[in-house]
Amino acid sequence: MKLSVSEGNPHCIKPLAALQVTGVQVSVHYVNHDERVVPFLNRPVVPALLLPSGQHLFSPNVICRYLFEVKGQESSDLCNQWLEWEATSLQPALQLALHMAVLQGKGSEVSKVLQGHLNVLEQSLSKDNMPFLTGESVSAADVVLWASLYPVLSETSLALGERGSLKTWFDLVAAMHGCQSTAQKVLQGKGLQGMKSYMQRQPVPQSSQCRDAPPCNSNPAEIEDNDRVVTEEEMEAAVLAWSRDLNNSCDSASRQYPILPQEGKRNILLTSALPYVNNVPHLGNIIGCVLSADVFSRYGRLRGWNLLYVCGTDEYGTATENKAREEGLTPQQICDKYHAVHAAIYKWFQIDFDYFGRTTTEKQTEIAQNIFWRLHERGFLLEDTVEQLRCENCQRFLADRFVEGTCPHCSYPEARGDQCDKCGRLINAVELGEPQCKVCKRTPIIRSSKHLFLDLPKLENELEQWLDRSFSTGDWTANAKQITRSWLRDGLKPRCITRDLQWGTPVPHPDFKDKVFYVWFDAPIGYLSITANYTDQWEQWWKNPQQVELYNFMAKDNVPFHSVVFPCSLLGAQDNYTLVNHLIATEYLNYEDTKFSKSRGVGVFGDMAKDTGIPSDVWRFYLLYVRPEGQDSAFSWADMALKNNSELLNNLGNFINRAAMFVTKFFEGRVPVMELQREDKKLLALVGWELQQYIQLMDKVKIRDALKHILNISRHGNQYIQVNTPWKKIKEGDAERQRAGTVTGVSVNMACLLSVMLLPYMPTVSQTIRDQLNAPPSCIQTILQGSGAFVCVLSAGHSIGSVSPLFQKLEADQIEALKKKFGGQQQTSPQRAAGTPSEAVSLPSAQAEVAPVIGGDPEKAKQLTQAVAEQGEKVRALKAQKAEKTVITAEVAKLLDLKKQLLIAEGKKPEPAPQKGKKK
Ligand code: B3M
Ligand code: ZN
Repeated sequence: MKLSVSEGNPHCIKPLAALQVTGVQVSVHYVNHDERVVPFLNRPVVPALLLPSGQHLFSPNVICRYLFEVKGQESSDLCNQWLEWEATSLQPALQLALHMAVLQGKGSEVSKVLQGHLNVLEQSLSKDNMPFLTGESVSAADVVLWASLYPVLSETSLALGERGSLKTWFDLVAAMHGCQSTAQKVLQGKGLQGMKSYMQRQPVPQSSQCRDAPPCNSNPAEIEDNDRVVTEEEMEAAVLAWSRDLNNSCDSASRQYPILPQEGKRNILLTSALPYVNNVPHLGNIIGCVLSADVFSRYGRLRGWNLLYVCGTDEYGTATENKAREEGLTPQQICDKYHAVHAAIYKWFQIDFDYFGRTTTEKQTEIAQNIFWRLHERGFLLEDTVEQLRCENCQRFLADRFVEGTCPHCSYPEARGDQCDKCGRLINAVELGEPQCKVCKRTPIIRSSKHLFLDLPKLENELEQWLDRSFSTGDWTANAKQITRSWLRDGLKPRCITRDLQWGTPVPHPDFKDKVFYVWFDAPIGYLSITANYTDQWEQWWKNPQQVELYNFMAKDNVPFHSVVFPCSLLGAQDNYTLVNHLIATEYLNYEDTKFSKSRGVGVFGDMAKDTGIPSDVWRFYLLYVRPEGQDSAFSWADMALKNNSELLNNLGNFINRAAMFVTKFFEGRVPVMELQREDKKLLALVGWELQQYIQLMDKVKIRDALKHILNISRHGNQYIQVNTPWKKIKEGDAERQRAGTVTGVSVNMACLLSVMLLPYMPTVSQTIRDQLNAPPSCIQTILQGSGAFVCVLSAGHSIGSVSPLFQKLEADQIEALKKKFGGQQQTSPQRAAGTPSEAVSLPSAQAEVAPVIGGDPEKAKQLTQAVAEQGEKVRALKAQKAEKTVITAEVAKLLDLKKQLLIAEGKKPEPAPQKGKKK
């Protein structure tokens, strides 16, 4: 490993000290301040650690933590908390302090800036009477905090005051393995002055960012915005925009059937992953696909794009057959029943599909078979014989998850057909010892059967070329690119596209009469057939890559099928198909501090949301506010109540309601005459800026980030009203009354703009606001050209309608009750076991192998059982996605550890881990 540092850069003291303390072997290189060590960053960043894998770490605290980990010391929560505090709270203050001391000669004032932080440390160190911040031994937190404080604490001239425990700790760390001399070396023995040339290159720190407490939940948009300076030019431009005319001509609200691509327009074909029909979707499913795509399609229409949004239920496969068996219905009846359930849920969530179809249609058979024959004719299908387990009693081939037996690797007796839950290895079902059919418990036989494979290696080159183009011209989320790359990295293998089942699209080839297409070959073709059921002219969308842009929305576990397998089917069919241009994949949404549980009914499922009494718009708002965009996120009842009460009620609703009420109460319901002053112009510019950010983010499908800019506008508005007090001025002289009028007029126009920006997120609230304001239909053209101009739509004299509050408070007891109700275990109805029934199989209990011991904690065991189940699913999903080996290994390790904890909580003694054998 190689660590790059530079002289005079105080951040480099941290990793150098960490090297001393941990003794990890790393070669240290001194580089210039402006050397670009990390190739993909467009600014020079040191310290930077080059890892053996070729990746870089370039955040000093992360480097330190990593070095401790290499030494075998994982960071505790407490350690991480200190590291966070250092980065978010202490650092900003330190930057300011150093700036004052080194560059401004104001060393005497440093004490004021830092005393709060130093007192926090002093208290903490003296309270527990421990030598180090996290206990008896030195941790990354000690090294990081010591190193960041070294420049100021070692400078006696700053007179920072006496703090006994802090001093003892500081000296203790300084004396460890030469930390002090390392630090002196970085400062070139010149103390603070050694940093001068480095400090001169740094931006001037903002005093407003120095808080004593770590800023919680602050988002970058808010911070940036508070410090934004509006230029004269921006103000002028904002005033010009304000008085523009929105022409009334274009009525983008009406949609004419059928929507088809149009010359000269941006033609967008939008899909969201087709939900499996055999279950009720939970909130995570809803935000992952249909809701996200809905927001984008509503936005796209506001933007004037010509857009078609199709979706439908994914109805074929083993899962449906099993569900039918479970419920005593035919597969067709199951599909009919659950298709209606899905449609009703999405209707309640106001998902505005142009067409919501299903995969079990004649068009599906026609198009899938056509693609199949084209692949066949062009030599992209291979034949191979596969050995499979078949239960003669049930008269069917057993899907991997429907067979159990002894693991060939570790001899665990309850391994499943695809994986062993004990040792975590993947298994080929025919290798299981003493296999058993999960349904009837009889012994299946091995039967070999011929199958067809899509020859992915043969298509790999063409796929890669196309991917290169799509990646560089389209908007793919980072996870989508990463998952796709990791599939390609290992080289593609042929994939079986046929199955021995009844419920599926029949394979038309005479040699494969009794087989159907595998769901993942068949389902994406559903996008085409669903469109074909919407219009006969479906090929104008699907065989028209020149004119059409395709957006696919999905959760990340669906990525490889949309970026690799399905595109290969279409490329191989050679029929000028439209391939995905923008692949938008979400991460996972958790439920409270656990996961939505497919098997245990933990969490809120689509059909229950309406029973909570919370309006659909509020559900949408909150789900979009926590949309797992870029990282996993969590649904939390308490947070939902908080966001409803703070953002919707106090911020957004309050502003809109006040603005409109002022018009009603003080100006007889007519928008008053506005005479813009400097302050108003500045506000117009700020609002315009937020609007532009919103548009830029929405264009890139950053739905969650864009929402924050809507809330920023109403925050500006509330502040504006608060400062200008129109309710007082209206009672004063003429000039004040005029001022009250201007403020009211500007505010009510902001309310109108907000209603438009909100439309994709909260369609009903958006309409309600526009009704209350009696806003002209042309107002929704604000976003039309993407110019982001804040226009005065409600001009002086415009009469508004009747005004009423938009949101209701969510009370704590109400939320408590809901949380209890949906917490888990309450829902065991099989209908709600989302996912395939195979995912609902009970987890193997490791009881056979353990001897009971005294003790145990049933409550904890319950939680752990669930955690084990969820972790097991995570591992399976990662494997299915072909995630990186190291990632999988780490998750398997977590799984095994959870299982161990579970055994302990159940009062049993865990067995030693099985020997690692060679994987077949
Ligand atoms: N039904 C999987 C899922 O809902 C699958 C998607 C098909 S998209 C063509 O996660
Ligand atoms: Zn059986």
